[in-house]
Amino acid sequence: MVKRPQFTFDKDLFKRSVEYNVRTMYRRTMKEATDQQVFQASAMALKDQIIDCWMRTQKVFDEKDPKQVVYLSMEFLMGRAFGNDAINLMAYEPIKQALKELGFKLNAIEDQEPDAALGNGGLGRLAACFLDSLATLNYPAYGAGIRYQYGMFKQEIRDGYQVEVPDNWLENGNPLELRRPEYTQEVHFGGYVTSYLDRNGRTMYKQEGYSAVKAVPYDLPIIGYGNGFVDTLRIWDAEPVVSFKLDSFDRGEYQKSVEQENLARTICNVLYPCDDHIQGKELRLKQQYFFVSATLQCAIQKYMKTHDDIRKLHEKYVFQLNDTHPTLAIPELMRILMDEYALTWDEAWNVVTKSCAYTNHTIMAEALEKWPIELFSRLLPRIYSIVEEINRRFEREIHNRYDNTGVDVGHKIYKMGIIYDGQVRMANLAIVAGFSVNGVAELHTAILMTEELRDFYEMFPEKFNNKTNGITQRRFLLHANPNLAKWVTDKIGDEWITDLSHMKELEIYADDTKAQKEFMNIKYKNKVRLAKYILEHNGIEVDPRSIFDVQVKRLHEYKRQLLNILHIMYLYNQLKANPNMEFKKRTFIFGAKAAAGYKTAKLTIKLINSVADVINNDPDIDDKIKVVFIENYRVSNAEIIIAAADVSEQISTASKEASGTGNMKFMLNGAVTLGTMDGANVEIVEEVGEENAFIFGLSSQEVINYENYGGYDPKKIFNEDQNVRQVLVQLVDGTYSPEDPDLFRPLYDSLLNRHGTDRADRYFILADFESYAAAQREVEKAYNDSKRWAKMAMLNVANVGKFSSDRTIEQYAQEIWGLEKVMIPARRGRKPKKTEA
Ligand code: 26Q
Repeated sequence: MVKRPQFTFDKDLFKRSVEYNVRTMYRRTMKEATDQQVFQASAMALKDQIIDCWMRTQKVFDEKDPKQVVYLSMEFLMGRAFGNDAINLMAYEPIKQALKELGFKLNAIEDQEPDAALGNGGLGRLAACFLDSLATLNYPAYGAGIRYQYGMFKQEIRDGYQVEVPDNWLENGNPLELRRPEYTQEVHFGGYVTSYLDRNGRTMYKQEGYSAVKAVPYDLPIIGYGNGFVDTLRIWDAEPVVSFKLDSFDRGEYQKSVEQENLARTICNVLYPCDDHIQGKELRLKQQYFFVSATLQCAIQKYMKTHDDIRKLHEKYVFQLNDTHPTLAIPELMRILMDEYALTWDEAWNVVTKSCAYTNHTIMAEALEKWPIELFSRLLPRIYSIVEEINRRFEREIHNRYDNTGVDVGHKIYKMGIIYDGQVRMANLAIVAGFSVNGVAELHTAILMTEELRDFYEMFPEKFNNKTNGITQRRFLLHANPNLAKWVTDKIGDEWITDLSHMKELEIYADDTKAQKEFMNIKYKNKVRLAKYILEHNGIEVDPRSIFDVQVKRLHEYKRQLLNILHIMYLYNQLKANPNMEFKKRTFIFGAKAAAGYKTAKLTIKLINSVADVINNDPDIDDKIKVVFIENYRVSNAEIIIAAADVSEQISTASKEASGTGNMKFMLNGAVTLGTMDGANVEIVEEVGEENAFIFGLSSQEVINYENYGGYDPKKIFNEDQNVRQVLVQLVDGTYSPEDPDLFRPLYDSLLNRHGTDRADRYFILADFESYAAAQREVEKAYNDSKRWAKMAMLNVANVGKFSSDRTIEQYAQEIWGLEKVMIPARRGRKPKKTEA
C-alpha cells in the first residue's frame, strides 16, 4: 500500500505565495531577499497550506467527539519545524524544487530556522517524537507545555570550557505559531484559603488574596505523515492580568500590581537547564502549576461546551504526565472539580484516578522530585490542602492493608508517604492517584518494580506497565539521512516511513556484496558531510575513512563520557609507546551540554577538549586519532552527526540509563552499538543479535548488588592495572594541563577517593575499563573486515522496527489511553489538476 497524500501540495501556489510574502513583508524582490527573509516568507506560505488541514482535523474532532490524550510536559524538544513539516506534508521535493526555481537552496533556507529547544534532552525529545507519531497514526492529541522565552542555552566552547549563552529563539518571531488569546486563562498563586457554606450547607473552599497571572496559549501544528491530519502543541505564555495602574494610591493594590507584573514577566522566561539533581526552586514550581492549571481549565471549558456531566470527563480526556513535572495536574483537577463544579471528594477522585497516568524516566534517587512543605503551601495553599487530604486517605489505606499483618507500617509510610519529612514527594502522589505507572524500557520497568518502587508495586501491581521508548523515523531517517532513506525505499518500497517493521525486508541484502557497497558508500558520503561541518565549526580536519566513533548526549557522570575519554588517553599512550602497532584510524566525536551548575560535568568537557588539543596536534601519531568536541549539540546537528556514525557509544553504568533514545537513532542510521546492558540497549541487542553489537561491562544486577552491599574498591584496580594507573596519573601530572596540573584533580578524586557520603567511583568506570577496552579492540577487528562491518551495520537498520515511536504510541493508545483513530476525509470540492494525477 502506497500512502497517498490526502492533501495535494500546490507548488505554483507556494512559489507565488513566497514571492508575495517577500514583497509585502520586506518590500523586496526575490533577487534582493536574504535567506532569512526567504525562510520567513516560505514558512508563512507553508503555514497557509497547513491551516486548511488543521481546520479540517479540528472540525472532524468537533463532529466525532473522540477521546483525546493531553500529553503534559515541561519540555518539548522540537528542533526545527520547516523541513519536518514539509516532509510530513509529502511536499519536501516540490518545495526544494520551488525554492530552486526562485534561486534558493532549501538546505540553506532550513538553516535559517533556530531550533525550538524547549527541552533538555531525552525526555523532551521523546515528547516531540510522540507528537509526530500521534498525528501520523491519526490519534486526537494535544501536547501541553510552556512557551519559554529562552530555551536550552546555546553552548560555546571558550578555551576548552563550556560557556552558556542565552537562546533567544523568538528573536525573529515564530512564523509557524498561532497566538490564541480567545483561550486565555487565569492562574492564581499565593494568598490563603477561606471556607464558606453553600446553599446546601456544604463546606466549600476558595483561595483569596492571591496574585493572578494570565496564561495565553500559542498553538503549533503537528502534522501527520501524508494523512492530512494535524494535532496541536499548545504552549502557554504568561501576561500580566491588569496593566500597571498609575493612579493606584492604595498601597496594597500598588504592591499587588507590581507583584503580578513581575510574576508574569518571570514565569515563562527560561527553561531550567538541569536534568539531574533537583533543587527546590520556587520559580520552577510556579512554572509547573502555571501550565498545568491553564491546560486543565482549558480542557474542562471545552468539554463543558458540548457535555453536561463533568463526572464523565475521563471518558473524553486522558492526561499523561511526562515524569513528575506536571503532577500538580492531580490536585489541580481535584480543586476544579470540587471548588468550581461542586463535586464531592469521592466523585472528583473517581474522575482524577481514571484520567491521570504517569511515566517515570529515571531511577536515580537524587532526581526524584520533592518540594518543601513551606514553599509548596505558601505558593499553592489550596492545592496543598488537597494533597494533605490525599495523603491522609492514602495513609489510612496503608493502615487498612498492613495493620496486624506483621508488616512494619511505619516503614511503608516512610517509603510511600506523599508528605513526609517536611516534603511533598511528587512521584508518590503521581503513583497513588494515577491509574497507570510506566517505565520506558523493559529493564527500567523491572528495576522500578523490584527496587525503587517495590512497595508501590506490591500495593498496586495492576498499575505498573512498560512502554519501551521509540523515535520517529520521519525526522531521524527520512529528513536526517535522505541518501539512506532513498536507498531503503529503492530496496523495499516506502512503507517503512509509516511502518518501521518493514525494515526487516532489508535482511536479505545483508550478505549481498553490491548492496553492502552501496550502503557503505552512503555512510561514507554522510561522513564527508560531517567532516565538512567539523572543519567549518572546529577547524579540525578529520578523515572520512577513519572509524567515526560517536558519543552525543547530555553530559552526566552516569553516562560516562569520562570512561570514553580515559580510554582515548589509553589508546594514545599505546600509540606513543608503539608507533608501529596495528591501528585503525579513529575519529572520536563528542557532543554534550552540561547543566550550568554541574561542576564535574563541566570539568569533563574541559578534559575532553584538553585531550583533543594534545592528541590532535601531536605529529608523532600521524593523525591516527582525532578527537572532536562538537559545540552546541542540539536536534538540528544531531541529524547530521548521527547519520555519519559508525560506532554508537551507549556506555552508561548498567541500571542507570532508563532507556536512552539516541541508541535507537544511531541504529536506524546503521551505526553499531558499543554499550552496556542498560536501558533499551538490552532490547536493541535482543532485536539485532549480540553478534551485531559490542557489549561490555557489569550487568545491572552486579551494579545493584555492589550498591546494596557496598563491595567495590577502585583502588585495587588502580594498583593492579598499569594502563589504568597511567591514565589516572596523567590526570594530575599536567600531561593535559601543564599550566595547572591540579586542574583535573577533582576527576581523579572522584574515581579514587570517596567524597562526603559518596563512594569512590560511584559509576564503576574503573570496574568496566578493561572490558570496555576489550570491546573497543573487537570494534577495530570487525571494522577491518569491511564485509563483516557492512553486514553488521545493515542488520542494525533491518532490525530497528521495534524502536519506532509509532510502535510506542500504538501501545500507549491501546494499553493506557483507550484512544480510537480518527480519519480525515479527503478534501472534496477541488478536482486535482491533470498534472497531479
Ligand atoms: C526537574 C526539576 C527541576 C529542574 C529540572 C528537572 C528535570 C528536567 C529534565 C529533571 C529531569 C529531566 C529530564 C530527564 C530525562 O531526560 N530523562 C531521560 O528520559 C529519556 C526518555 O524517556 C530516557 O531515554 C533517558 O534514559 C532518561 O535519562
